[in-house]
Amino acid sequence: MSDPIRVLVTGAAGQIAYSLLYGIAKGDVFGKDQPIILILLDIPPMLPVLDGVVMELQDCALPLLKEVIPTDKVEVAFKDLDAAILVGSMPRKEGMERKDLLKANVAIFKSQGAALDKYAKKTVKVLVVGNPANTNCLIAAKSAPSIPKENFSCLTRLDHNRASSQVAMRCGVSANSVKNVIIWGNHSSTQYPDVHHCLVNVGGKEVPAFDAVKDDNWLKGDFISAVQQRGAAVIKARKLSSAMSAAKAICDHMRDIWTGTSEGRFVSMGVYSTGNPYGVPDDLIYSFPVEIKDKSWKIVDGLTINDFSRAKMDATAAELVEERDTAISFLSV
Ligand SMILES: NC(=O)c1ccc[n+]([C@@H]2O[C@H](COP(=O)([O-])OP(=O)(O)OC[C@H]3O[C@@H](n4cnc5c(N)ncnc54)[C@H](O)[C@@H]3O)[C@@H](O)[C@H]2O)c1
Ligand SMILES: *[C@@H]1O[C@H](CO)[C@@H](O)[C@H](O)[C@H]1NC(C)=O
Ligand SMILES: CC(=O)N[C@H]1CO[C@H](CO)[C@@H](O)[C@@H]1O
Repeated sequence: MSDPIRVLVTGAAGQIAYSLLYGIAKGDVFGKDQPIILILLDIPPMLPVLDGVVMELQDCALPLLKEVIPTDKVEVAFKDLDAAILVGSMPRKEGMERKDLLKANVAIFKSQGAALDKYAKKTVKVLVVGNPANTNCLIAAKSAPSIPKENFSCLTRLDHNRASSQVAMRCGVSANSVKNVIIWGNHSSTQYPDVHHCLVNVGGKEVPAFDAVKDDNWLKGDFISAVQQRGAAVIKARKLSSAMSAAKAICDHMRDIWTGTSEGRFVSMGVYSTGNPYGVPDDLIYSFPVEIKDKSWKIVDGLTINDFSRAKMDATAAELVEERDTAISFLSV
């Protein structure tokens, strides 16, 4: 067995973490032979709840889990990290302006970025989940200048999994028979779920999604809005936001960073754009199709983009540019 790795989950007393921690602690993410020290950060009023989560993790009697450290202090939480999953953020409260919400989140991710810079390993892999995930991730990366920007990513895998599953259900195949859907842009209702490069395995043969689904109107209309609005639909039904599926997507995302994507398959991740092949503005965390090998991701190159896709990719980029500029104006104050 190798030495334990140190993995931080923030927002650890919350509902996503409640599903996520078990997956990590039993080896779904970093491998079945990788011992883990789990560090759980939340805010001071949540410490009693966190104690309950620690008790349950102990009661799971998991062989890979070497230690659990609950804390409300960043200097404890970010020390010597190998991986950081930043789930906690400021939620929208009744009557709160969008700007004030963004300002509160900039403050959180600025201080957590600075803590990564100061205390974590320089090779730390950082995944931002707390919304607005793309911009929070950008702020954290900018606040940690000694850690490569490539080591920061934000979660759009839930949207990716939702899109794959919609296509799979429509074709009557299992979810793993669908590959290479793409989520472009922001994790919001302007995201663009793109199936122009998606393949569906139908009876052992891989065919383009448009041929497998045989309903272009659905793929260009209701499919896109269903994926864009899925989070809202879950909230309406459950009276709570997606948690089990978000936790599963976080596991998928981090596992792919750790162990790589399989040959011919790509996944969607919000990553730092700089000189990307698709003309997306630089200096954004934007969701792209990526392949991962040796713990490094690469944006999939050479995909053809038609006018329909172009317009949607540009719209979601414009939203992120605006949000970035507002967020950066808060950084200096
Ligand atoms: N990117 C995605 O695909 C995706 C999907 C689902 C949810 N989300 C987002 O994930 C976040 C968490 O969702 P949830 O359902 O677990 O929420 P939740 O409210 O159940 O839990 C959030 C936890 O974060 C904690 N927290 C707040 N500020 C913190 C800070 N500064 N440091 C540490 N902890 C802090 C809270 O105390 C709370 O325990 C939300 O922002 C949600 O919008 C993102
Ligand atoms: C981008 O997506 C996030 C997450 O859903 C959302 O909170 C934010 O408002 C979006 N940005 C803009 C500018 O709409
Ligand atoms: C995922 C990723 O890009 N990881 C990189 C993090 O930074 C180290 C250097 O500190 C690189 O070697 C990794 O490839």
